Amino acid sequence: MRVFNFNSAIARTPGKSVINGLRATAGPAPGFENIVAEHQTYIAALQAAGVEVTVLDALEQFPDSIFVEDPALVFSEAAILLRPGAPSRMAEAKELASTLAARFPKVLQLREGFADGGDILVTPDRVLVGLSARTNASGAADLQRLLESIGRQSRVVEVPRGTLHLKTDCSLVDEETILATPELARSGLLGSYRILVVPEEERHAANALRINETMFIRAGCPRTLELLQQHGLNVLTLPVSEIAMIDAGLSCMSLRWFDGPTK
Ligand code: CIR
Repeated sequence: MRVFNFNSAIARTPGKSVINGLRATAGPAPGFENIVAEHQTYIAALQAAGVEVTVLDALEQFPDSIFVEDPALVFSEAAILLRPGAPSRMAEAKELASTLAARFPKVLQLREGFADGGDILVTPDRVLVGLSARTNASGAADLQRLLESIGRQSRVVEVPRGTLHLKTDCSLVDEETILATPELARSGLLGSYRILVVPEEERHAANALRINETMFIRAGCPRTLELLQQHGLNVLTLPVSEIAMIDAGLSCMSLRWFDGPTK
């Protein structure tokens, strides 16, 4: 079983409030119907890649709740309810609790500090936990303790300043390879992984998603597409220009895991 083999996912229907999702800088607001269209295309792509997707009902009171990756972390053997670092998102974890309890043998709960799923990159040998404006040292330490309790090694890394999440700047490509922004690649934080560096003008393409035999990347990044195809990948481009207006990308719209024996 490879770390990017998934057969199950959870997503959440966007509520009308999604257009008021958090954003670091002012700019044009996304259109609700456009976000719905991007979300539907994304779900269909997951399904076509072999994933059964549970789509939860919209939560109008939480504009960012379609980004289900942030309030939880899931593995075949357990789920972890996190404590998102943005106050408006904290209660999103509770909204996922019963769904996770029905699907995972064990549901653990972060108790201290803050941690967002967007700051967590799962690789074959360890889980990288990024420190950012959303994940602090005590949240990372508590998460490391929970990960250890399910037999997972982890390492804490500093997310480059001004970057929302660790996975804003990188994604797993295969067992040995990570796609990263030039800045993260230069930082040395990714240790001994082979790094494919996205061109500076396509830096948003660093948030990509490997699902089984397909690498999803955002549309409009021809050089990154070529880079990944040269690496031998089957690449699918997906539109995310609307959700990008509220600082989101491809990884954040689902929680993914392999349901079943992993050996
Ligand atoms: C937020 O700022 O929390 C949302 N507007 C975007 C979250 C994106 N999450 C992710 O990439 N994991």
